[in-house]
Amino acid sequence: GQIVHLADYRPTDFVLERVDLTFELDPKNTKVEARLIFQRRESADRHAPLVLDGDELKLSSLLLDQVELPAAQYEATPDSLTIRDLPAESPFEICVTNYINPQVNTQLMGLYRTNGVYCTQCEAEGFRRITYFPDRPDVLAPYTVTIIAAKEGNPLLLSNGNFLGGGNYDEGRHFAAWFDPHPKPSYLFALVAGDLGVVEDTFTTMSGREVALKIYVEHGKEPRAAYAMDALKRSMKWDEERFGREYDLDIFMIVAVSDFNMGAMENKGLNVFNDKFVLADPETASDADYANIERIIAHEYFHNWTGNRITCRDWFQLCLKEGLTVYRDQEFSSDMRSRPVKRIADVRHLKSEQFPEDSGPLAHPPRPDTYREINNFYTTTVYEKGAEVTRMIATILGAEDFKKGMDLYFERHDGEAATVEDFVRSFADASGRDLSQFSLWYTEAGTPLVSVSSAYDAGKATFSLTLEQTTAPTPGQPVKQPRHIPLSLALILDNGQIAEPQAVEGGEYRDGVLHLTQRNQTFSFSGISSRPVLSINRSFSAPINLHFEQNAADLVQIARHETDMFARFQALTDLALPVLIAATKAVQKGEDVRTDADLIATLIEIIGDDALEPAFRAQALALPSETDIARELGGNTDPDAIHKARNATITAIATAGQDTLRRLADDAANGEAYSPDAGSAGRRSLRNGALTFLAFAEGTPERAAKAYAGATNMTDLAHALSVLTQRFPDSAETKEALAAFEKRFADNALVLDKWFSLQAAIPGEGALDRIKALMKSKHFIATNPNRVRSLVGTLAFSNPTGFHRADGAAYRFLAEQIIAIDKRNPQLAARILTSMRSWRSLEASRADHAKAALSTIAEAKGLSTDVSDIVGRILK
Ligand code: BAL
Ligand code: ZN
Repeated sequence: GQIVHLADYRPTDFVLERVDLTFELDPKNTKVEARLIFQRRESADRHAPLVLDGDELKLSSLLLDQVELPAAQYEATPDSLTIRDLPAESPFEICVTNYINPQVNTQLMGLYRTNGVYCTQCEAEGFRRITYFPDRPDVLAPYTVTIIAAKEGNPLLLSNGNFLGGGNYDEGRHFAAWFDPHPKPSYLFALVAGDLGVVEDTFTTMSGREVALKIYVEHGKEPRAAYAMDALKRSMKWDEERFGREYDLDIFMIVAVSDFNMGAMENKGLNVFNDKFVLADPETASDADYANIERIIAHEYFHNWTGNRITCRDWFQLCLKEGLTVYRDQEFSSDMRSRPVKRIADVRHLKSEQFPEDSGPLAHPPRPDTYREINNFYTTTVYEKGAEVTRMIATILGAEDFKKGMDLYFERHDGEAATVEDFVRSFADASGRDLSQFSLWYTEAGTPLVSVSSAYDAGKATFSLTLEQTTAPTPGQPVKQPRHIPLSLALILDNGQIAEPQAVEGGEYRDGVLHLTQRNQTFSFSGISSRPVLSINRSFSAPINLHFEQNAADLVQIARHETDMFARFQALTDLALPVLIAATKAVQKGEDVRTDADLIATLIEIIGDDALEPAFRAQALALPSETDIARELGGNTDPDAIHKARNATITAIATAGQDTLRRLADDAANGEAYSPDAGSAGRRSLRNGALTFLAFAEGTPERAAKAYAGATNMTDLAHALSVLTQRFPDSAETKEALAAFEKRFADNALVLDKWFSLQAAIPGEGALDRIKALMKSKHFIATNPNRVRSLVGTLAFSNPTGFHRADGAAYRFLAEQIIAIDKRNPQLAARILTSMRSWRSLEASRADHAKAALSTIAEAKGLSTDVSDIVGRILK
């Protein structure tokens, strides 16, 4: 793979006016005929050849305006087709015929087979594995698609757009034709054929059009698609109400498949989903599964406007559609569920995934300017940081101007392939605000560190706040410029009221938001009658690290009384992290772990406070994770010490808070019939959090075993099993529960994934042998991405002590696995390999082992561009 540069972007020489595809499906030998109408762009060179992309293709025939082209006029290789001497002025038709083999397509890019179903995945560059094509997102055209296939096994023949018609074709075969009037790039193409069950419904849009809704799943699984359908209808309604966006075809289809690299894909009118994010019922799906289904159904649907109607000019602009659409799905979930709890969960996720990416060798801006393999840029930075950047625009502009900016963006760019600059310009023009400095968030990588100091002058009734921002260098960006950082803040007075300053000097402060724009800046707030407690970066208004030596009493006050629930959660975290760090250091020195009394008292008070939302209390109870502690330590990480220290801290808190925890474990949500709504899920999460803590205080598996036996839904069942496996892996109760679980769910792939990942997450150096044994289990399927992620992915991403074994054996195992997986599925291999991105922050001997394992990968023969790009950057 060559390095691609944003600076090299230029439009195509030819405009694609229409696409007409005919597929004759066959598992091993599918015929693809593509009729493409092109016209040379006026500005293009009269002699420029037409160059089409391919990937592992073999040309079968090539016609120009229905006449076979002489061999001298073109050149076909597996990855390109170049045609010369094409008309200078008039439109012309190219007809390409080629044959592909879906059966052997294990990359799951292009046209492939999954459980007997034909299915496609084209983003980012999969369409070129189907036929020669200008496979880039700025080439938009309407598509007509005809699918011909054996009737047997393929009653369903689906593609994008509206159904035109179908019928018998020839002996044993039938056909269906689809027309998508909305010009789209090839990455949004989809085809599905096979024999599936369907759940049907309708949605009436705001202008009164009836849209047919269909969700296709394997026969027998239809009842498990009911929640997805409900989420779809709510998404459609919400996008009309909140963003004024109406659906634009007669039909919207979702197909659930079991082999899929990503979560889901927003193909126009025909979304294809990893079935993990469609199928749910109380017996087999957890509350987290339901929430993910709701979120991802919404996300893919929202792409219809942010991604499909307005798409990306080039792949550097990926965050234009992904960051914005994640922002939209976060807002949707916030409206459907609890806004503060959603914010807390999103920020936890951002800090545990994106912050490490942003501070390591894979750091890149949300809008990068080079790539070697675009598949490797479907990252948490493009998605989640992209969403944070969108959120900051909303914070800076305020709700009204943000809405005006969104409306202007839709109005200006509908039907276009746009850029991040177009997006930002819409907000600048709608609001009159200069967003040029703000745009650095898109082009610079790294998480800014904002250091805060404050002083209160009682005589002058003035509070002054000095802020300094720095961003560490990231690969390719040694020097960083100061950014525009919107910091929501409150000055909380003795009486709990939020101070209204008479005046603020030193920079912009409006509606509770301080605009930090310089490297060093001092703001002075006058008319502050008593020393205030500063609550800063409320709601996590900016994705930054904050350095502020705030005293424990102030943190306790925020944790107890802030009206911003995120700030309360953050204050608790700020109380807990130093305690956990001190505990880690104590473990390393062989000393006793001491747990701070303020932390214990505040935490127990909060989790026992029935006036607070249970889901919030559950978030408070779930202390910073081992990964959070490692990040806070910032280097020389010893995962075993962190694990021991965190467990000792939990034991101390749980022992002190036993009465409260028992009340929570016994009371909340008991006897409640299962419903996936946020309120019920929150009650379960608090009860289950209490169960986890009590296992530490009590030190025996009895309570968890009893919870397992009495569980009436997957949330409680899987949680009880996770307490058993995490805390008492060798107990008879755990072995019994695991065996019962396996037996009960032996024919449910998604639940078996849970069974695998629960075991792969068991801490300690025994993890590796356990995982090797599980890979020999009859249930292990190496070709199924979900299964591989549940075992190898869980070890690498979610089992710090198991993965970072001091002897490096798990790194060597990962290297072998990556090399093996890469041969089948490079995208999957590259994704799992990113688990090694923080290897340099490990203590020296582990880092040596990690480096050696990475070098083995780097030296392996025949690596994909995906893996070679990641390993190269990680080692650099
Ligand atoms: N476009 C890839 C899947 C998603 O982000 O929706
Ligand atoms: Zn997306």
